[in-house]
Amino acid sequence: MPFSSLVILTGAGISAESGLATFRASDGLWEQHRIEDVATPGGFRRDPDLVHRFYNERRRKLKAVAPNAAHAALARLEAAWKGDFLLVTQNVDDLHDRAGSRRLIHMHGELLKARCLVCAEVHPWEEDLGPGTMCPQCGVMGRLRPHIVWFEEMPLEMDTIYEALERCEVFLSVGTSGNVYPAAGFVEAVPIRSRTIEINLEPSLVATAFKEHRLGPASVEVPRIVDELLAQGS
Ligand code: BJW
Repeated sequence: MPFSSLVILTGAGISAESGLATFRASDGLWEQHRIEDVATPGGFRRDPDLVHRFYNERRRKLKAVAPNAAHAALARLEAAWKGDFLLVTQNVDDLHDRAGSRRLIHMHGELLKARCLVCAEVHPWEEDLGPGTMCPQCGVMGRLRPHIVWFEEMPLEMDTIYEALERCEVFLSVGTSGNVYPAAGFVEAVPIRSRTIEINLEPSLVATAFKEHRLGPASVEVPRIVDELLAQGS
């Protein structure tokens, strides 16, 4: 049986059951912070200390959590899938990486990387960042920023993502609210005949663009759909 070409998009909901806050829940990250203060280039220019504190706290928290059954199921799917496969995550955590996913794009950047605004080098980064942090490459102090895609910035590896979407036969979206573009528009970029499936606790803002819906926690629904996809090859 031929295996289909598969693209999977994940959002904060897939990491919620690992203990990481989502953005738009009532106790989410945007309830405690104004987006324009911590997730825009202008916010970083105005108050780099505040932005560093926001990401330092999340970097520390990340070390205390682990991948859940949904991350593990997607890594199992990748290992067994014989067709084209691409996992695109909006998440900046490393839980897909730790679960074993490899054909993976972090389109909104990575919490465990820092980028130098002077020499543009991207460094693996596990510790706190601050105005006194020096770039290991060029030695300039205070010009490292989190390697995160903020609003008004271009998400990463968009050409590769759209190439995969154009030939995609199965598109699966997990745990994303459909508020943020371009990710929210990916379901509209796949061929009209493609199978499109949304997994979420509740319908997302773009739910009507999907042909199939599975309402429930990712830790239950993702292993279930992975078993189905591996049984069917599509
Ligand atoms: C569960 C669950 C469980 C919970 N099981 N489910 C109009 C049209 C088109 C575009 C725009 C527009 N106006 C503005 C734009 C552009 C803008 C945008 O989209 N704005 C919107 C607010 C309208 N986008 C951008 O600026 C992007 N860049 C861009 O467009 O470049 C082109 C350009 C360049 C120059 C000028 C103009 C355009 C960049 C977007 C960057 C997003 N960055 C963030 C923060 C940084 C990362 C970080 O700090 O972590 O990325 S925002 C934040 O939202 C984060 C997330 O990746 C992203 C998506 O959130 P997500 O994952 O969907 O989380 P939630 O909390 O919203 O939803 C969680 C879901 O899970 C919920 O549905 C729950 O139900 C569910 N759930 N538990 C299953 N157990």
